[in-house]
Amino acid sequence: MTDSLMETKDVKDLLMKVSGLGDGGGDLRLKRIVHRVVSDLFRTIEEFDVQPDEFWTAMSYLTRVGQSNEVGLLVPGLGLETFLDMRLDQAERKAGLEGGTPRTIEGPLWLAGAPLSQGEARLDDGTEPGEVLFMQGQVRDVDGKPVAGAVIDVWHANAKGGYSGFDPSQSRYNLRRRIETDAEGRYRFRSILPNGYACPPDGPTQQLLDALGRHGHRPAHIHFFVVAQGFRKLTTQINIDGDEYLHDDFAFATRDGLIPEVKRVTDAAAIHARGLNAPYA
Ligand code: MBD
Ligand code: FE
Repeated sequence: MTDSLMETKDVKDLLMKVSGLGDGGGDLRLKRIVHRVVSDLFRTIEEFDVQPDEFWTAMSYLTRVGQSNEVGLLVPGLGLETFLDMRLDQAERKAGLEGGTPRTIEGPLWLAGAPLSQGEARLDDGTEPGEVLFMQGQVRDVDGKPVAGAVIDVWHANAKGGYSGFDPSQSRYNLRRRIETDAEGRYRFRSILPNGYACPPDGPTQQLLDALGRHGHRPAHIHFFVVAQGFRKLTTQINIDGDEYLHDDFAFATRDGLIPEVKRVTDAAAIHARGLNAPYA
């Protein structure tokens, strides 16, 4: 004999009414999901003897997450975005669709409409302090065949970890470009070396991380979408090797296969000779 309220007819009836599962109308899948989620909350409240003041503290926390536009930050911080990726990986393994560059999370900071160019681009607006970075590559299908006309949408932070469109000190679409691959599937770009992102120190995401004894840092990284006719879209990132948070990412996005070798070149003339010297090339 337990005194669990969850097991009582009154609570079971309440959950049926809350979710609409007892009635005919509406969306059955949604009803079942709402039933499960609310049941799990009831169960958590019971198991941890959550008090009303604690409950309302949590509700005002969620309100602040929305008000400060941090839903997209809390989600990766709680590993939810990584879990969705793990599910996609699992589904692909089951379907025999393995191979190629691994996916990892998108995060909350992509913007639509970055300038599009052919084959190459300079990403920084020329005012950004930081080490010059060149990256080049080739889009290939899983059989190794080059994909011409694929579009690489690339975005990353500046040397302070800030993203244009969110950091008001940066110009529009700074460090964001779309590049269409050439006939051999190749692309290249010049930019500046990004630094890692950190959650806003006074925001609700960092507040929860503090209470969990966690930090809110990401290692330095560069985001990519890769899109081509007839292919699934790839969402991925690369990490900059050597970063202190490389394997301690608050957003759980680092994966094997996404940490390319970084070669440091000190000859300024050789750097200049690689081209893409004009901002907004
Ligand atoms: C980022 O730059 C990011 O990529 C993620 C996943 C979360 C917060 C900031
Ligand atoms: Fe990012």
